[in-house]
Amino acid sequence: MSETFYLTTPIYYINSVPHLGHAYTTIVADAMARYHRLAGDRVWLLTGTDEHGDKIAQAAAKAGVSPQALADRNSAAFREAWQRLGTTQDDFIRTTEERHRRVVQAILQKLWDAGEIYLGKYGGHYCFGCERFYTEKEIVDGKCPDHQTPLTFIEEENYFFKMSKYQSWLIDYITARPDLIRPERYRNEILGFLRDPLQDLSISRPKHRLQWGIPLPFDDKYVTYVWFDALINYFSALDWPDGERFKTFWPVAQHVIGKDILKPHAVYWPCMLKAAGIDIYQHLNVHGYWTLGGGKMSKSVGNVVEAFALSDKYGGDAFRYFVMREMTFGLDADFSEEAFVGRLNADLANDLGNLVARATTLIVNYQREAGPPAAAGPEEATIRESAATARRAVETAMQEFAFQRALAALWEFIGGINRYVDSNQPWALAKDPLQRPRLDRVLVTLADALGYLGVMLTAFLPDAAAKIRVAIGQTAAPRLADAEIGRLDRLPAVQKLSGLFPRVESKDKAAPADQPAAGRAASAPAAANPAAPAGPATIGDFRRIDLRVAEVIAAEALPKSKKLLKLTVSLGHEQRTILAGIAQHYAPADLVGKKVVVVANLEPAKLMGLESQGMVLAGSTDDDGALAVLVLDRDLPAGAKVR
Ligand code: ME8
Repeated sequence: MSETFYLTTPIYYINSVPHLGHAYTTIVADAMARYHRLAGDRVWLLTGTDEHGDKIAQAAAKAGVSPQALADRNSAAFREAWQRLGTTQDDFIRTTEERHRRVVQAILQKLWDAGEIYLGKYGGHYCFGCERFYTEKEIVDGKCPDHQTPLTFIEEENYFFKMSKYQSWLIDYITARPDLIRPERYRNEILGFLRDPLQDLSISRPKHRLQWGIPLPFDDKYVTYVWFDALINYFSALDWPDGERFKTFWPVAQHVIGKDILKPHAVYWPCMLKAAGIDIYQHLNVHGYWTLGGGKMSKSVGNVVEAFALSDKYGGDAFRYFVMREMTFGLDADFSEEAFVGRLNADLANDLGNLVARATTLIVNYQREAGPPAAAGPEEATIRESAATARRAVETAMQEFAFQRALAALWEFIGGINRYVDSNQPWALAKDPLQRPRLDRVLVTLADALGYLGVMLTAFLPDAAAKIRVAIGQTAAPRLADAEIGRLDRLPAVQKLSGLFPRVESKDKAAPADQPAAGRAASAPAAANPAAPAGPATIGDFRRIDLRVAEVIAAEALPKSKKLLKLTVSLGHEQRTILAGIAQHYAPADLVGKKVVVVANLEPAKLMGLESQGMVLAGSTDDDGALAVLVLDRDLPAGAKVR
């Protein structure tokens, strides 16, 4: 049954050039939209640029151009970036467009008429980088916690949205909907934040300080605060209130954002919608940060990865694969070119590329005109099953934005097909004329598996998937409903396809595009696929592991488990539950207050019905021997990186 699906990315600030963080969000949104299109859903994917505010006005003044001229130029850089990455948004909204301004002013007027906005005085510590005031609690050493720059004290008369009155409504709303904000850690963070009184939201800036914004319709001495302006893009682009698109897509709205903008999306935005009498979005999907050597990457911090150069160097599909496979959606991940090349070689060149080269070569070399294949046997039944299992796993993972799990499930399937080739040895079957029908069955199964991958990989590796489909003669548009093994009974016309993902020999030496995949020859007997290149760990391998200092806040024994303790730990800005297999070595009370070291970017695991969100490091002699949890030699704050 086809559904309707509406997804938005944040609209990006145009004072920065597009970088890896922006690329990640846009790529996952694109993969999600492609997946829904594959399923036959009616899809709308929106991205755009956020163009008002102090930063643009300042940068334009510095460059000696008008803010609009700068906005046009910088917004185009984002549009070009997405063209370069081949993402498939249906619309690109700019907050300087008339269609947007009109809706922002209409919403402001509506709230003003309803008495939801009032004029008041406000004094506070302001960060020009973030374009927001910080509360005393948030300020770190007198500085902006994000930019580490000094804050400016500003006092002025402003208009306020009566957000405080929605606090208990919002708590109830979030509490009643476990998957409104996901993954769960961000929902918990917001419910934690809402335990303190919610303030009203200043939604204006006086024009004498800032000109570059949408004027308030009821007082033109003020312009609209950027966040109030920006959030409204999500439905100004749908032509609120009477547009067909609004009616079709708003009821199923989902947003994808990074954790840096959780609060505006999880607190301001639902309150604004509620006050305006507009339905709340269905899901807010929140991902973590890409870091470089442990630090957040952003223009203001200065260490931007040139994502697009890497995408050009290694190919767009390889880049998409790496970012979606490497980052557990919701957690932080560290970027390194070594890790990228490692995955490219192991997963794409070896597992997938070699399979495609091997299978197409075997089919082309051994196919013949007549004769029905032997009946499918138990091994084919296993393949059919594993295809169905992977498809279901992808479906569940995609419902939860767990891209890494979707890809892991497909790679399980790919591993199974590689083992199927190894165990059936088509090159040996070909030597025995009596085995001909069996050989045909193996070849048909391989063609079937490629057809399945040509569909299932579409959302993740669109170019490679299209090449696979062409190689096995599929010309129709791919459909998820066709991703099934066992329907094919004769061989299609197949072309050899090698070099789908050329191996990269070292970090700086990209293989030329026409070099065929290295490794075993496609038709020769071969050992099972290596899972990853063997050899010593590199510094890149190590950096992929996010080790953090964690303070144990609570610890309790689990009645049903002899080994596990349930720990609640603080990583500074967030709390986690970790199940640690240390119950035979520590009493819960021994651990509370200790600072330990945890692996913070492990994929969460379910143990005894509970989710463990990390791993505590400990040394031990052997499995049952003495065990000692790692603690610090000197005090460090919870959340500090261990490297
Ligand atoms: O916040 N890792 O725009 P922005 C992962 N205009 N994702 C990252 C990232 C990183 N290191 N850095 C940026 C704004 N992102 C507002 C949004 S929406 C109504 C207004 C991604 O240009 C991530 O999606 O600062 C993050 O939320 C977004 O870029 C912030 O983009």
